[in-house]
Amino acid sequence: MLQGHFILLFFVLINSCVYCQLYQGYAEEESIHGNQRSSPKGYFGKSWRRQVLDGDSEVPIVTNNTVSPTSLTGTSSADLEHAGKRDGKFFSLFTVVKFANDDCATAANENGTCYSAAECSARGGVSSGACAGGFGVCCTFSYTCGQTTYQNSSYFSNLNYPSSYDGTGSCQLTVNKVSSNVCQLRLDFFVMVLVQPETNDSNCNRDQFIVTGGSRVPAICGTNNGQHMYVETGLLGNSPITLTVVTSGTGFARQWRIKVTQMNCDSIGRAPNGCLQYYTGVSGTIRSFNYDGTSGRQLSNQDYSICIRTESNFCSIAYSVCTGGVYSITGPTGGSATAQGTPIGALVGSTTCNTDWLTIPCASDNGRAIQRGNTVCQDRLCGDAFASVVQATSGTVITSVRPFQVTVHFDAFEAIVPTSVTNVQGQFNNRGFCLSYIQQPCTS
Ligand SMILES: [Ca+2]
Repeated sequence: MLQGHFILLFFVLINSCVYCQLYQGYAEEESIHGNQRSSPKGYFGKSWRRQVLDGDSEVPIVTNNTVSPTSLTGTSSADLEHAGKRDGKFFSLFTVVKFANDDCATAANENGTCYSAAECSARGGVSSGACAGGFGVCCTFSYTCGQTTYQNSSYFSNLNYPSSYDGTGSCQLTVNKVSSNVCQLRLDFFVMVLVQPETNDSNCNRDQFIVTGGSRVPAICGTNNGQHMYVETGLLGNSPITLTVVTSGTGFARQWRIKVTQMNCDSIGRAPNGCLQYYTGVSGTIRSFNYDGTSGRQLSNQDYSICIRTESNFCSIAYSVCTGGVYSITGPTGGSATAQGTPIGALVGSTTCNTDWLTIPCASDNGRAIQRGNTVCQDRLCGDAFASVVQATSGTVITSVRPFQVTVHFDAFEAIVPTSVTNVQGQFNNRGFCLSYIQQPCTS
């Protein structure tokens, strides 16, 4: 009896020891940023080594025959490897669960990456919720001022987020590519509340969000919750991209939380070149930065393109002012600092639209190059009503030019223009635009 207990205790100690070393060995051996670490000595001094590649995680568990392959959500039975098959009889009580480092949703409904708990901790992440059938944790990587990220997916927040920040400073996140195959960053502004532009020319002269090191990105300010941007990182070299939030002055509660996703060159979610914003789906809504139908002002110094993926079997696209929204690119005339002037309606063409305008290639009011009234389609639209023809009210604008794209040009000025001045559109109290789009089926 005593002998039986001794034998049992002996096996428990051995297996505990193996468990520790297997688990510790796993953490030690994992590939971090591509730098493989040396292998430790295993049980009884025997050297053993397993290689865990980026993109997969492994978790050793005590099986006791209670873990069934079918209990793992999204994990095939082939992913369960009995270590004993490789490493001898002492490992026979352990199973290694292997799972991919896929995207996952955290308890706070943010996007994370599925890692083992040890891996998440070793990489400096925060675990929130379970994934991989409970064998992994949904891991997020949050950064704030002065830090550097090497992660596929990161969050960049103000100091002490979710508390706000009120002060003068320059808060930077350095984003290093995780591999040479990264071509773009996608920035999702979950929260982005900065000081509004100044009231004369709507320039961002106090606060700015700036991107450097990649493709040209317009500086923005004000409120941009829910907006996004794509930044080209360039194929050559691994120079980092820097995200900077400049804040100037006190008396305003800034807050930001930006998701930074690295996009591989061959990713299906990658935006076409030259697209600052990229939308998919048959229908959707596009808005100018700092859009707010009642109080937000159109930002000056904006030059960028919004692209919409052409969905299968759709050949044209129709735009209209979104329900309850506004469209105010230029105008009105004759206003003052305290009173709105006379609305100018929809204006078209490069002669008239020469300060701020949208470019929608061959925009028409009937989906054909020749519009109603026998005028040709227009590329350049402005005014304070949205239409492809000169009229007082907004209408539907259709184009069949693909790829579907809306290019924004807002100059550096917003000024009150007297009604006596012709051929210069008023630029005062403009709100920018909110447009709904719906793709139109091919008809031939
Ligand atoms: Ca302007």
